[in-house]
Amino acid sequence: MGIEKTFSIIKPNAVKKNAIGDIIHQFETNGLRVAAAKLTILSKDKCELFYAEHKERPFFGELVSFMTSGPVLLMCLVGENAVLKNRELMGATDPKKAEAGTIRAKHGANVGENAVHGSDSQDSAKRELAIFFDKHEIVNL
Ligand code: 3AN
Repeated sequence: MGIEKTFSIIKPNAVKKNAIGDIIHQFETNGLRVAAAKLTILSKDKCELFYAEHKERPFFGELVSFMTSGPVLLMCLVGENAVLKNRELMGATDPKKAEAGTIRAKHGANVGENAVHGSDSQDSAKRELAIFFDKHEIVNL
């Protein structure tokens, strides 16, 4: 609780469909602020490190291949209860099961191409932010 940081990725399918602005609008109108942002194409190595906990899952290869297939927007979001707030705004992992109005319901194509990533805990947020951002790249708002 309190003011938290969380890590967000706008995934290649959402960048491709020009939905960056719409997704950031959802964050900004719901109490989250962008404290760092980087538009980049992930390297296979960093992507595998980021998703290390899913290494044994059958979809790991497909996941890494999709996530490195085009530009992504990496962000640090800051706000009250940011980890949970971001998860609520994203909706369920499978866009078909995501509540209407959530980012995944609106912009997700399927369980893999589901438009956004968001940290699932404050510990994950710290680990994930440290992979992609130097401390000085995250501004104090
Ligand atoms: P979440 O991102 O909602 O925390 P996880 O942790 O279950 O969901 O999934 C991690 C990542 O793996 C997500 N980015 C999701 O797109 C992908 N993923 C989950 N299940 C599948 C699947 N059956 N096929 C392809 N990708 C999947």
